[in-house]
Amino acid sequence: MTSKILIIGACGQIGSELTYKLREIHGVDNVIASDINTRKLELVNAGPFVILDAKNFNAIKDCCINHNVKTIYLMAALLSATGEKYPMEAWDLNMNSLFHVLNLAKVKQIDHVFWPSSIAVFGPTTPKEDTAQHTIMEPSTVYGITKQVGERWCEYYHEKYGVDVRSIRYPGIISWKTLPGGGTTDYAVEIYHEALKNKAYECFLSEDTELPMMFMDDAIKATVDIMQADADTIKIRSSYNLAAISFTPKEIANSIQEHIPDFKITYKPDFRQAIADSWPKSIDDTTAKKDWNWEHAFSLKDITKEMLLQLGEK
Ligand code: AKB
Repeated sequence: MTSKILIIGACGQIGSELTYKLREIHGVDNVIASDINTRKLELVNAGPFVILDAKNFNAIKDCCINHNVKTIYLMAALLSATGEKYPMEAWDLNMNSLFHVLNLAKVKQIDHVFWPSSIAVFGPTTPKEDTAQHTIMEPSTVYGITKQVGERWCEYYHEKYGVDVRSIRYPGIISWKTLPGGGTTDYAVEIYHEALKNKAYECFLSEDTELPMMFMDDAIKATVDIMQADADTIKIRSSYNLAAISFTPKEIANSIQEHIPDFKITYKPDFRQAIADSWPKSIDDTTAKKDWNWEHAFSLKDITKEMLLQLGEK
């Protein structure tokens, strides 16, 4: 039986687009999408799909045995804003799902693991500009703590048990196919929907809050590239810094106004402001560039053009 790829959390913002991309590369039948429910029918009907709880070790193991899964992309997680509301649930899901997958790799049930980390691993004491690969990391959110601890465990499993686990620290991801949910950077997607629908958006972050961001196509390319790279080029087994662009709510609003001149933005910061304030403004990704030739393609101008076009058609 050909070996298969399993995507856990395939109905989420990144998981859904990753499923389509990996099916394009490896063939529809070789990529199994899974999630805790069938909330995204379009994806559920597009190829092999199993209902899978990322916290259930036996269910993941059975799925790997039954379908000869050798590679897992673990995309299920509670993000930063939801994590602050449900700290124990975030810890439970984010950590246990990772252990389940790493332990399957440790006993050689599977051969390769992709696990996403985030800029949330950084905290208020981290230098904010061009944040380095190796720097102070004292995250102040539950989500950030799970990602930082997860990174340590990934490196540990690689060093001690030879597990081939690869990871990148995603910034905020902007996409039009699937809405994000529960993140602090979600405003940068919502704003396009509201600009087209109502020509107005009330932003939950203040106008000058600068954060690292990236278009989905770049994020998917990075994910595919790091997984296709030769194992010996992947020198970092915790997680790679990854950068594309940085902007503020005011700057994204200006770029929308170039297409919709009467678009209005107002600001009403909520609890997510403190989360955003604890994160870097920009990221230094020299190591990813050097080790596996990472390069982003989309500028803010490109993203705005594409988002308004695609959402407009939708
Ligand atoms: C969030 O805002 O929580 C995520 C992230 C930066 O990891 N998008």
